[in-house]
Amino acid sequence: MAVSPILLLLAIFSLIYGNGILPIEATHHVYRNLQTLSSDSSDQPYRTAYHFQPPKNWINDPNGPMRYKGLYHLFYQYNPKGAVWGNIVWAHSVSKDLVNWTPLDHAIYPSQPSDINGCWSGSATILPGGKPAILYTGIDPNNHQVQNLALPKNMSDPLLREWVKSPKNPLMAPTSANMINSSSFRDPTTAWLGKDGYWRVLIGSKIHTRGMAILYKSKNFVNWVQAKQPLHSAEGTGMWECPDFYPVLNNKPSSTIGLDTSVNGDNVRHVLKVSLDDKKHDHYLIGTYDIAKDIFTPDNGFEDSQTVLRYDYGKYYASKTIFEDGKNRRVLLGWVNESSSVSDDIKKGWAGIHTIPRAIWLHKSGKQLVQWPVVELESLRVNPVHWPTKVVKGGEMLQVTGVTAAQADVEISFDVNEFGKGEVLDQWVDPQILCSRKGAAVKGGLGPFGLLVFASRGLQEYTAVFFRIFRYQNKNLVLMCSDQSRSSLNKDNDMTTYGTFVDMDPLHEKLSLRTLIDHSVVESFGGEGRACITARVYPTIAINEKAQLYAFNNGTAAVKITRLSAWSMEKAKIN
Ligand code: DQQ
Repeated sequence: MAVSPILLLLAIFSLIYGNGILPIEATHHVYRNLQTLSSDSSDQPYRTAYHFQPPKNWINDPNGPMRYKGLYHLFYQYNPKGAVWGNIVWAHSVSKDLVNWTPLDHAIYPSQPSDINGCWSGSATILPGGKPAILYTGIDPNNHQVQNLALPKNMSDPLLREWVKSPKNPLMAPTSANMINSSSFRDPTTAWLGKDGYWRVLIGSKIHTRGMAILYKSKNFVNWVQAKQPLHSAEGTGMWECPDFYPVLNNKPSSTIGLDTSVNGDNVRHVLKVSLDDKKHDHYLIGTYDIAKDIFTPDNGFEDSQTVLRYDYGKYYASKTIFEDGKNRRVLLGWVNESSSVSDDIKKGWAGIHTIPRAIWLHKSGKQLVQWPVVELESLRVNPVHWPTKVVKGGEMLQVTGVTAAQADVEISFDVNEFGKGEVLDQWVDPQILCSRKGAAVKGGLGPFGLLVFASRGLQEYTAVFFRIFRYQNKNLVLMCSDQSRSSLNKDNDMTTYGTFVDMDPLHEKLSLRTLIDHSVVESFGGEGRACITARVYPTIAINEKAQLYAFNNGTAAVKITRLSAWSMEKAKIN
C-alpha cells in the first residue's frame, strides 16, 4: 500500500519529537515542510473554551496590546497557513472585556522591504493626543532584524483596522557602525517618555552569550538614536526576547493599582522582564530606574537560581503588559505553547493559546510581583459549589461534584497546623526537581495536598496541583507543584512536572490555590497570586464530561479545607 508523503513526514516528526528526544518548548522550531499543513479535524477535545485562541493554525506572542476608544486590541503572532511556526503576520482581535474576542483582518503583514520576510513581535505606545503607534520587528530581504513603525490609517475607526507603515522604515537597524548582531535584534517595548522630551524604547539583543536590552531614544518617534549603554545586560543569559519595562507602585499596605509606563518618582519601582530564549522562560528583575541617567539598578539578578524570579513556573513565554488608564491597572498577557507533538498539532490543526489576562502589581514585601486573573473572567462563572469547612485526613480524596470539571474555576484554601510533620529538607533543592521527585503519588508528612484535575474515574490519568510543606533552616518552606507525570496515557506529550517555592508563612496565612481548568490547560495561582504555574495536558480518558475533580491529601498530617468554591465556566465568544 502506498503511504502518503504527509503521513510519512508526520510519522518521522512524531518519532523525533514525540518521544522526548528533543524538548518541545517555546522556541520556534522551523519545520519548513510543515508550515502550510493543518487539518480541519472535528474531533477537538483539547480546544479551550475560555482561553484566547483563533479557530485554527499556529499562534505565539501577544503583540501591541492596547485599549483604544473603549476597546481592547490584541495582536498576535500568527501563521495563517499552518499549525507550526512560519509565514508570520500580526493577526488582530478586539474585545470589550478581555474575555470575549472578535477577529478582524490581519493588521500587519509583509508588504515593504523592511518586513518582507516576516512581521515579528512588537508593542504599542499611545502618543500624546491619544494616537497609537506600533513599533515592531521586520525581517528584511537579507534576513536582518530591523525595527519598523506603523500608525493607524483612520484614528476615528475604533477598530483600528488599517495600519500604515512609515516610509522611513526601518527606523532602527543593525549596521557595521553599531555592531549589532542582525539576527539578535528584536521585539521593541512600549516606549516611555522622559521629562527631557525623549521617548525611550528597548530592543532585545545579545552579544555572544550576554543578553541585553538595547536602549534607543527619540524626540519625534521616527528618528531613533542608540544610547551609549544598554539599559541592562547579563552575562550567560543568551538572547533576550520580548523585553518589557514598566513602573510599579511601591506600596504598603499593598494596593493593586498599576502605573502608566512613563511614570517615575519616589514611590515607584521598575520591573524589567525578559524572555530568555535559551531557557524559554519569562524572568523579571525589580529595581530602581534613574531616568536622568538611564540607569536601571535591579535588586536581584539572573545568576542565583534561588532568587531568580519568573512570572510563571510552568509553560509560559513572550508575555507583555499593558497599562489601562480608566481602570488604573496593569494587565499581563502571555503565550502558552503546546506540550503535544508536532504531528498531533498538525492533526488537530492548531497550536498555541494565550493565558487569561492577569492583573499584575508589586507585593507589599516589595520582593516580588503578584498576578491574578482579571475580574472580568468571573462573568463566565455559573453554578457555584461552596463547601463548608472540611478536614481531609491523610490518604483521603474528596470529589468535587456539581461542576463541569473540564471547564471550571476552583478556589481552595487550606489550614495546616501539624508543622512537626513537615519533611525535613537538609539542603536547598531546585523546586522543579523537588516536585518531580516528590509528585502527588509520593506520600509525605505535611502534604502533598491540593487538587486532582482532569482525573479519570480509575485515576489512570490526572494532573495534580498541590502544596508540600518542608522544614528548612528552622522555617516552613512551601512548595507548590503542578505534576503532569500522569496527565495522559499518550506518552508523546511533554509531561514535565513544574514547581516553585511560595514566599509565604503558612503559620500565619492560609494556603490558597486558584486553578483555571480549560480542556487542555491548567493555570494555577498559589499564595493569592504569588506563584503561578501553567501546564498543558491532553488526557485521553478524562476529557469533557468524563473528567473528574478532587481535593486530596497524601500526607500523614490532616489538613483543613477552610474554603472551596468552584464554578462551571461558560464558553467565551472567542474569534
Ligand atoms: N517570537 C517572535 C520574535 C520573538 C519570539 C517571532 C518570541 O519576535 O523574539 O514569532 O517568542
